[in-house]
Amino acid sequence: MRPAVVIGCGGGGCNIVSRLDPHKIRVATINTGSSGSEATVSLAGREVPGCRGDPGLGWALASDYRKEIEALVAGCSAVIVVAGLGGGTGAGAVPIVAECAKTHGAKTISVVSIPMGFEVERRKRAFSQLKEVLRASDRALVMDMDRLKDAGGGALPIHAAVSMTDELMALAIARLAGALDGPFDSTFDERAYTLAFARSKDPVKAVETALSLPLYDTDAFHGKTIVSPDRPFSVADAEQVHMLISGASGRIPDIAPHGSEGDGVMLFIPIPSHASSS
Ligand SMILES: Nc1nc2c(ncn2[C@@H]2O[C@H](COP(=O)(O)OP(=O)(O)OP(=O)(O)O)[C@@H](O)[C@H]2O)c(=O)[nH]1
Ligand SMILES: [Mg+2]
Repeated sequence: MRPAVVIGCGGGGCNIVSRLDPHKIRVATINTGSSGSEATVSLAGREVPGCRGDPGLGWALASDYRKEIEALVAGCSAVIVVAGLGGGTGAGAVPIVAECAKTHGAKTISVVSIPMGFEVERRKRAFSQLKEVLRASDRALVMDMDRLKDAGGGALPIHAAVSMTDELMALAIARLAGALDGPFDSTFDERAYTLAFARSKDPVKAVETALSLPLYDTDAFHGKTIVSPDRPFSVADAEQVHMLISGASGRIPDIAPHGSEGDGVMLFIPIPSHASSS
């Protein structure tokens, strides 16, 4: 099995991947501006102070660094590319990373977030960037940060929502990377997914809670949900989880334990193409 690499793009993407354990998965970053000087691929050195929300500029700068990006993905079977959509560098770099991956015969799994509702213009831009991301990727995981305002039963301060996004996306990336060792394409047999996550000592309760808060507008009756608990379910719990999810979606889920300590359960819920391209 050829190795995989996770590439964080832009400010948000770099922050998210900084939470990953580099001993478990190879991590690289692409960024502009002063914080870009610490990135694996620093676009335009310090000459360009970020793309100020212009994805065309992000795309053009990343295009100039194709050789460096290709060096990151060479020899990999999969590239997990991570960005907060709505800005310039991250959203602009994702399609270039995907093209470089394709050139080297690697699949691209994009993991992206949609800005919160108060970022009105960025949010609008993010939805149109999402179409491009979906087109360029073999699989995509999309998380709408606006949905977090319903998490925890009330208004979440912005900084807490950003940090929760970072945490959830990092947890999801670790799971996706782990799944690459198995039959990834048949487990994740849809193109676009969102995630839902909850922790509870009672794993069935965790699934129930997660099901009530998918982090994108999705149709419960579309496709197969993948359930990824930290620890394997008991036979009785697995049966209840099957019933819960097939009751909600009409499809029996795949259960793919992540094999880590903790009482978290993550759900990967398919997004129908009409919902992800709206
Ligand atoms: N999860 C997470 N999201 C972030 C973070 N910072 C920004 N975002 C989100 O990502 C979107 C894009 O912001 P950045 O990642 O800073 O933008 P960029 O890709 O660096 O692009 P430019 O700075 O315009 O060149 C924002 O609108 C936020 O919704 C972060 O630290 N964590
Ligand atoms: Mg930036």
